[in-house]
Amino acid sequence: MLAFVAFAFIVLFFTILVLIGKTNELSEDVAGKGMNYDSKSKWNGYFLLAFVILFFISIVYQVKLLAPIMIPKSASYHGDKTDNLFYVTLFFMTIVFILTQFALFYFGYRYNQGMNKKALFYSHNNKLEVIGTVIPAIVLAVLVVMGMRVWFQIFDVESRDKNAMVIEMTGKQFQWMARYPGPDGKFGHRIQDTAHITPTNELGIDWTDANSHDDFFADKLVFIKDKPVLVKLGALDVIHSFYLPHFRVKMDCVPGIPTQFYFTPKYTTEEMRDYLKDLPWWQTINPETGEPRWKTFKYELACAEICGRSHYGMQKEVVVVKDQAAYDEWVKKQTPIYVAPAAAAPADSTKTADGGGISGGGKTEDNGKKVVSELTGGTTHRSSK
Ligand SMILES: [Cu+2]
Repeated sequence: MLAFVAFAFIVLFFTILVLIGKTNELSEDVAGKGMNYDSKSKWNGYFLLAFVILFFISIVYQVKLLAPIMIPKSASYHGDKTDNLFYVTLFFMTIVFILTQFALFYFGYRYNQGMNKKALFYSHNNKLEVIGTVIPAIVLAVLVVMGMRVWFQIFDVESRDKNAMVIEMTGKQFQWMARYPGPDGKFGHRIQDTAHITPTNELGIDWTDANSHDDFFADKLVFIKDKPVLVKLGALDVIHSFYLPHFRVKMDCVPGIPTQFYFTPKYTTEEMRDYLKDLPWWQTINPETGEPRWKTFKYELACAEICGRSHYGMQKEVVVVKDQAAYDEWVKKQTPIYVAPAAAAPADSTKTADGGGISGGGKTEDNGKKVVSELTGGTTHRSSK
C-alpha cells in the first residue's frame, strides 16, 4: 500500500511539473514574448546531465545494496568457469554501457539548441567507422570463443566419467519426478505406450525388468561431493526447465526430446553453510525461522520455464552429502516405486484393471510380468533408459 501511495505521489509530482511548464509557455505566448528557446534548451541540457549522473549513482548504490544478497559462489566445478565468463562479459559490457549512456546524455547537454548556433554537417569519417567496427568485433569474437570453449568443456561427452551417478528427472505440471536407479545403479526400462503409462505409472516403467524393482522416487535430490552427476531430463506435458541455480545448472525438459546435463558438485550443503556463516547478510535473522540465514541455507531445484499456474511450486530441496557412505545411508531409507506405488495410490492399493496396481501391495514379480504381457500383447516399445 505504501509503495502504491509513493508511486502515485511521484506520478502526481511529475504531472504537476509538466503542467506548470505548459502554463508558463502559454502565458509567455499570450504576453507576446514568444518562446525563449535558448534558455529552455539550456535547462533541458542541465536536466539531461543531472539525470545521467543520478542514474550512475543509483546503479552504484543498487549494486552495493543488492550484491550481498545475490546467489553465493558456485557449488559446482563447471560453475566457476561460467561465473568467470559472466564476469568477463560484465566487465566489457560495463565499459560500453557507461561510455554510450554518458555520451547519449552529454551530447544532449553539450549541443543543445540555440537560436544562433549552427548545426555541423558531418557525414563521414573512415577512421571512426573502422574503430567503431573493429574494436567491438574483436571484443565479441573473444567473448564468443571463450563461451564456446566453456560450452564444449561442459558438454564434452567423451571425457565424461563413466561411473557418474545418473538420475532421471521428469517435469510435469506441477511437480518433479526424481527417479534414482536404486542400489543396483541401473534404471528399469520404460515402455512408453498407452498400456504402460497409467495414472499410477506415469513414466511407463516396465515392471518385468528386474532393474526397475529398486528404482525409487526421491522427495529431495541427493548428490555426493566430487562425484559427477548425469541428469537425464524429460517432460510429460509442457516444457519445463531443470534449474539448480547454486550449481549453475540449467537445461530445458522438453516433451519427446530427451536432454541431459552433466556436472560435479563441489561443496556439501554443510560446507556451503560454513562459507556463508562469515558473510554479513547471511548472518542476519530470517524472520520466517528466527535463525540466522546461513543456518537454514538449502540448495534448491526450481523450474525455470513458466509452465502454468503453479509453476512457482515446482521446487525441491537439493542436498550434497560428503561421501558415498552418507549417500548409501539415505538410499537405504527410500522405498522402491515397485513396492510403494506412485504418490497417487495408497500403499495397500490392490491391482487395478489398468495395471497401475502392479507395483502396489507387494505383488510378486510373476504377477507383474503376466499382467504386463497381457496388456502389451507381447510387443513392447522400449524407450532409451
Ligand atoms: Cu515447470
